[in-house]
Amino acid sequence: MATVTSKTLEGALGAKLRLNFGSTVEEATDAQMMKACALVLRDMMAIREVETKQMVRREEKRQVHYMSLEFLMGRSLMKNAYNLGLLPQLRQALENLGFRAADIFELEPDAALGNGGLGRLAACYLDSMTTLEIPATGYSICYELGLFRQKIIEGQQVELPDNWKDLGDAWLMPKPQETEEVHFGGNIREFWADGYHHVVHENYQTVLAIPCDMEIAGYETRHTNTLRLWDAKSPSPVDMSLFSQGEYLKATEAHAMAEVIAKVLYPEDKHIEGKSLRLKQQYFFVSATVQSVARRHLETYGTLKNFHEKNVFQVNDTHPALVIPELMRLLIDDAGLSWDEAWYITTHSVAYTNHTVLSEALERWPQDLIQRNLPRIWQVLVEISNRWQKKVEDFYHDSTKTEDMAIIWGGQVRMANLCIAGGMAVNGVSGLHSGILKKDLFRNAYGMEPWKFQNVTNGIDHRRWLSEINPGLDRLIRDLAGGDEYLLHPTALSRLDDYADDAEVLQRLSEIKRKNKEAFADYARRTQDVVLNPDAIFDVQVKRLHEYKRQLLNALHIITLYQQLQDDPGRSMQPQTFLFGAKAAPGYAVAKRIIHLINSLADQINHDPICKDKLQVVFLENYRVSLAEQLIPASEVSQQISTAGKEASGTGNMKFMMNGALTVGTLDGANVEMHDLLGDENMFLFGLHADEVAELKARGYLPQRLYARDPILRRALDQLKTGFRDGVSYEDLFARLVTGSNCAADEYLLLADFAAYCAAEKRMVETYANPAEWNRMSLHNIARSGMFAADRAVAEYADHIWHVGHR
Ligand code: CRA
Repeated sequence: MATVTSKTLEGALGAKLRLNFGSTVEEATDAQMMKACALVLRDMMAIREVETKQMVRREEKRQVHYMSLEFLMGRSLMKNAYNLGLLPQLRQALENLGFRAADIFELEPDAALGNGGLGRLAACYLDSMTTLEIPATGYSICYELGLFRQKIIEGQQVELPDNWKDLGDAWLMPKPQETEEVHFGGNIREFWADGYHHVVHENYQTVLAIPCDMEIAGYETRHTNTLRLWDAKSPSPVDMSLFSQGEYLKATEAHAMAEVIAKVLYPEDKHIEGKSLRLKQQYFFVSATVQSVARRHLETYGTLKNFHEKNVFQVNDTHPALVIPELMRLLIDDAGLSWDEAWYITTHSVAYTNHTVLSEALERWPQDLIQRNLPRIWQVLVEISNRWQKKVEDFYHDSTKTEDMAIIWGGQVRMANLCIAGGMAVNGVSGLHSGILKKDLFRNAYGMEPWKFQNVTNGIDHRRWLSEINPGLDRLIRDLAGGDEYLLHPTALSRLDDYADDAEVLQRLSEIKRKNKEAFADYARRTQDVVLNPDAIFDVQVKRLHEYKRQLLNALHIITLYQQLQDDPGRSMQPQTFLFGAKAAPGYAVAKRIIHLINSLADQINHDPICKDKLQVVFLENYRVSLAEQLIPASEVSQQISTAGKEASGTGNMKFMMNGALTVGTLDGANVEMHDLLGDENMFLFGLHADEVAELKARGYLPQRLYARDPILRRALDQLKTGFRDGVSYEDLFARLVTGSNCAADEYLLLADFAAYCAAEKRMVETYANPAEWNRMSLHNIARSGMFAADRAVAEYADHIWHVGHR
């Protein structure tokens, strides 16, 4: 293909504006221009996608189907231009046409079709699967509303709808000709005829699944994959037969039931609600996906008997677990295979990734909900469950193990056990987490089928999370570590280690950070109306708000710093700015209280003259991918302080490390691997280890004793009761930590780790006083972060789970 210059792009953009908006370049608004850019890039990717599909079919390659209820894509314009190698040309073209490129990029809404880590991981893996030239498709729902927008009003979170499609739909290509039908409700009729057992599903309601495809460009390859987002539509505007009978409401109800399926992303990060709409979402996207994959397979091979040789479904947590009974249903009812043939194919096509050990997040569906909404799937589940239970009994002869491993038990369907039974592989997302799965959560399943259990430590798209968002650092790396080699070979970053004693390099590194801090301060002033002090340490905790992540521990430490300053207002100290960003699930009351507390604390500190140029606390509103992209390059301290054993991996931790922030953290999730690479000397580790947490809990943990014994801790905790200048008391949070309220006190051991945390923060501040030392540590962090590239993680999935080749 001829090289694309800024001139070519100018021409293409002008044509798009004319054809799609009837507008000249001069008349076009920024929004129209943003859409025109998306459409021009989409055209290029569409051509490549067709070529890729033809190649996959011709070479009969095995395909990966990455199924996830969440893909937290964020913005795509800059990313696609980057991967297509067109970012400089696009910038130039926009400027030449009289637009500000930065404004156009900023205008794009985030596609927030995910809650947090799990959804962002799926997005990073799409990039790597494509760059590694793996034939892969992502599957999810085309939610009309993504994760809510957060407003902070009087210190509290308010949720607003996220209408991302207004502009974001420019990336979507509807393919109505590939619509699938999904059936809900009704009844099953079984009969014998012609010597066969027939199963007929009747009186069901149909929902149409219409694919809206988003193209995924790889880096330095023509290979192009797709993210297929299913939109839900009713087969007819209103059911005319009912309508004519005067049953107007019934007709519109069925219509509404269909279209509500793709309305909104569930905003719970780690809590299952057990709502029937959520179950419908799960089956809707699973059934549409399985049918469409099987249809294409049949077109190519004329049989489903080799399905498992050519396809693998990776299920991102248990949300798509119904892929197992759905594939069984299709192979048996539609393709006429025997149970055993179908089971062999299914158990060689599905692989399961677990993302959490928190019991409130382990999916269990009430059986009557499945019976009512998915009667045929229910029958298949019962058969799978019975056979699995027999296998377990024959292996262990132990009724407690039978109960523990059961798929259907006590009126509930346990989705994790279903995935273990019906899958060929089970993996956790960090070494520690995968170990806990084997030793604890799934120990009996591991005892029976140890070969299924694996680990794949998470990774991030380093082209986005370093090269694209931190151009200053990207330049330094190119200068020192072999040009752009690291973009495809992230371990090339390790060459930076050679410059640990090079004063000039360390100086450059600190100048890059300083510039990024100033740029972020500028951004924060424009978008959040806060004035940040770039001379202060930027100490950052951004992630979903959850008690186990312990934002409250961070707040308690800040309260202590503030109290010390009150005791000695003249005290000279290294200025510190604490930045928080977090969304709370709308129904998670404690999380919302913690957000309120942080805002009350910020209000107090930022209004107290003794804190001026010393202490600052900022709660950033509406934390999301595009805000993270601005903030992470400017961050100096990364707070990764979860209770050990609770954070499966974390991926924010990797993004900060890669951008040279130093970690204050516990030995949890992938922090353990970070520590293996960095040693004690390059991070600020503190707190109980996972096994110590378990021991302490087993022994009987008494936070009241710590409260009584440690005056500094007691004073910080008492401040929760008193509150701050806004007059709000946080006695409820105090009770949760000290006395317990409807639960054991301090479930996440904040008090147990408090003193160690304060000490780690102190070490951090002392180190900061020695810039050469700090910059050297920062350099080592960047140098050793190559292991956390998603390319490495995806290659491990490809080699050990999917058994597909890659670049
Ligand atoms: N919240 C884990 O908690 C992990 C990501 C991606 C999570 C994180 O520690 O990094 O998954 N788990 O593996 C989850 O969503 C349902 O479980 C997360 O995003």
